[in-house]
Amino acid sequence: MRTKTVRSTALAGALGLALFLPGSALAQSDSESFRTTLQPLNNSGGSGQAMVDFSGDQATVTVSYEGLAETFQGGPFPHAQHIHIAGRGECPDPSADENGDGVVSTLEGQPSYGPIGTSLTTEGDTSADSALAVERFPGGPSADYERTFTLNQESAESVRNGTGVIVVHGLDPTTLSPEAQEAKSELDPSLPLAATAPALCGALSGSQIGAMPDGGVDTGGGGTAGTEDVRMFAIGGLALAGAAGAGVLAVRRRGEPS
Ligand SMILES: [Cu+2]
Repeated sequence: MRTKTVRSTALAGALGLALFLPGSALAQSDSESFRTTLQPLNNSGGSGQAMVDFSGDQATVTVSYEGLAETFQGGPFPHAQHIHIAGRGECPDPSADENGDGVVSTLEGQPSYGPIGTSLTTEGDTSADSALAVERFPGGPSADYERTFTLNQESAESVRNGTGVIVVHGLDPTTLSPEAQEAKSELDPSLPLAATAPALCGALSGSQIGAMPDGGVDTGGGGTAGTEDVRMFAIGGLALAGAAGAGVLAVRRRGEPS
């Protein structure tokens, strides 16, 4: 009898809690967020930030940067940008320059950040097939990119397990050694090395929001007793949610550093 009473109280509490939660807090229960600060590679002089927010099977990717090469062959300099995956989840240091031309090329950096998993295009295909679809990438010295799309499974797994790396490509050729200025891109020999070499890099790391943040729920009641009640109701709510609750826990586990 006593058990039943407690359960029904928890149920009422969970329902009440749901009503009290603002919309954003409810949405966070199945969302995950990963972000990084973009650091310059190859002395590009640029800087920026990037973010990957999952909501259900959709991912919203934002990339903002400034200070990159401005023009290329008379037009805005196209800056290809990708989520590189399944490498060491790192950005290369200058020692990755194997041929000693002073530039860490896209392939020389690959042991650190891995191959391309997703092309962060402005429209259309986002697979590795669009790696150099220069007309569908942001161009010019700065950009604020945002796109929501279904991230392919390999990329989503890499982002969640800590091996997702955002790389923005394209160097001002005049900053390179004469040798490197003459070199062709190993990705597309019709392009100069400078066009495809990495300019910004950042390894994504997660801030999981599967659980209720400490003291993050405003019940309007105030006081310690009220907070404890909310936590008890939250536990009841998780238990009642059954499969859904297990889902939340699974999401949190995936995101924890291993
Ligand atoms: Cu790339």
